[in-house]
Amino acid sequence: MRTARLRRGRTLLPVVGLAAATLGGAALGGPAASAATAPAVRLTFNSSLPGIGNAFTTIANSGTLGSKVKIDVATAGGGHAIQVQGASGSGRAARLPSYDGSTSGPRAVVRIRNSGTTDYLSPGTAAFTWSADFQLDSVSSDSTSSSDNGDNLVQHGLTQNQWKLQLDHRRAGCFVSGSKSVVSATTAATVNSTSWYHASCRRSIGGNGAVAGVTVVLRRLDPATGNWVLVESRRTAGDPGNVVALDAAVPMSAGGKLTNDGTSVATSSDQFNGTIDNVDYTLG
Ligand SMILES: [Ca+2]
Ligand SMILES: [Ca+2]
Repeated sequence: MRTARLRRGRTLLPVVGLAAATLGGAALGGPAASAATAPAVRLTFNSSLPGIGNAFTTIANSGTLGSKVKIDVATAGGGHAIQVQGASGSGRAARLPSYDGSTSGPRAVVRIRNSGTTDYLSPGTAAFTWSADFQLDSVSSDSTSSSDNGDNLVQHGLTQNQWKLQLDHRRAGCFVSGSKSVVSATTAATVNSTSWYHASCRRSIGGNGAVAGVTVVLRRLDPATGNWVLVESRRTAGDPGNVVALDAAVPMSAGGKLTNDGTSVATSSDQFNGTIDNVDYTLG
């Protein structure tokens, strides 16, 4: 923990300049990482997997944390994560289970855990960005099911001390819950089931004339040009405070919710139903 805080402390200094640089990187294409700050966690689903059409259970981290985090797939109800072809230019991607609102329905959630006792996945008071590319099925939730009434794309923590990117009601929503408050930003635009999208969230910090806040940016891949076109950017001012998990066992997840101890898919899974790629978590 002490090491992680020192790392975060160093990232605080250039945060205002990096904010613009990070968003500028996204403007050049959803999958493109910012040149200014490399992701700590990055999942490309491109290699070390058993091939198109096959289920995979582990994946390497392409981000700067390397093996400081370990990544596998938590499943329930016979669900699998299947390697599939991704968007043009993005290599392979991960297909997650189709919608099933029953409590025993198939679930598969990519799980990113600290390899040791140091928590690298809690941003604390630092600025950070988290994002993913995705294609969401036409049916992905209902209003009554308690086991899949949403679509969570990237997440860390279940309630308090949480950051997440979700697609509930087909709108991209970014939520940060910390020691002070919950700050969220959600698009008015909805996503269809035929396009690839890139959604990113950024928690920026205040000071030196800047106002703290949370920003959601949604882009859609234009298959004719290969460009990621801005759909909507929305920002909410506010400071959620210190965002630190209960302990280092709390997992980061992609494609749904996990229990706080990281051992299994949560009962209310909010399973993302569709295909995901380029899951990033970037500090600073
Ligand atoms: Ca990929
Ligand atoms: Ca769902």
